[in-house]
Amino acid sequence: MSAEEILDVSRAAVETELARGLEEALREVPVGLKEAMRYAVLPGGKRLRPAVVLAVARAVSGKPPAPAALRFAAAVELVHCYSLIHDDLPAMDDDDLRRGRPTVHRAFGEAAAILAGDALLTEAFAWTAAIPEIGAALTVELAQAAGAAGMVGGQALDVATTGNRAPAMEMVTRIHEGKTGALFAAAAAGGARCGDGSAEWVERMRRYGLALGMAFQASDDLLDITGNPALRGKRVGRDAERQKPTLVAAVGLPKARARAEELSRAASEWVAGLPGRAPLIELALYAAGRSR
Ligand code: GRG
Repeated sequence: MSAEEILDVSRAAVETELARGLEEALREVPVGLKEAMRYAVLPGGKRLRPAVVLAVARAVSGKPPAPAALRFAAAVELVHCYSLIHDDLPAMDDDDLRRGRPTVHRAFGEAAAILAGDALLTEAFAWTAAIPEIGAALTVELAQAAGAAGMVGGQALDVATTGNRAPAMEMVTRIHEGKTGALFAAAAAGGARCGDGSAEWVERMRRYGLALGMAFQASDDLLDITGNPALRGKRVGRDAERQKPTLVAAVGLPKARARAEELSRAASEWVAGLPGRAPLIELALYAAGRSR
């Protein structure tokens, strides 16, 4: 199966789970907040992080993903959707277009966007904590990836380094590990837990997810220069406009492209020897070479 086919199959399952989970969770929620939360999650984007969860669970277990994997995949996507809402806010990247539509704060106002993000993040932990037997481990996995040592920490460095025209490669690497790599690492490690993987495979998958996530962020930096805004569903050229600490700002386009490919290869090396590794390799190649 190609990466696009893998994404299509997992997207269908994950969107059903997200719609069902939100329907249940939002029954008693004030209507304005509910609408902002749904808008941020459905219909959605590529759903790559949940695809990683499901592909890893399948590869490690050798079986179709269990309900726990689907629930965890949906929770990871909730955290991602929260991060996009907050990332687009005026105090962060100040974007008005996301996934081809007005950003959440543009559509619902800033206060509703902040609250919708907070609520999605919190809801994600309620979903993972309720997963039988491995709920605590999955919740710790996701919380550490989302928090100060992961995504929020990476974003803090990104904000602090914005305006530096020649960011150091070491700093860009730290930013990418935190703001993007950590959630992919948790997606893959959590997928391995859902697939009943050994401690060794959980750790190998964490390294696979981290490398894939960093390849994905490297290609994101490239696409902000070379990408097609209609395909991307958002404006391009914003990173240079705002003097963001991107890989391209650090090392230039050709080296950034080579780095994305190197990271993708590194991801594939972590799954060597796994009988069902082909889809994981496809996803790693996609992360580095995507066009949207
Ligand atoms: C608490 C203020 C506050 C912030 C939370 C905002 C934030 C922490 C972190 C930002 C993390 C972030 C948005 C990193 C960029 C990662 C990235 C490449 C996002 C785009 O992901 P895609 O392309 O999006 O997978 P789709 O739309 O396909 O889901």
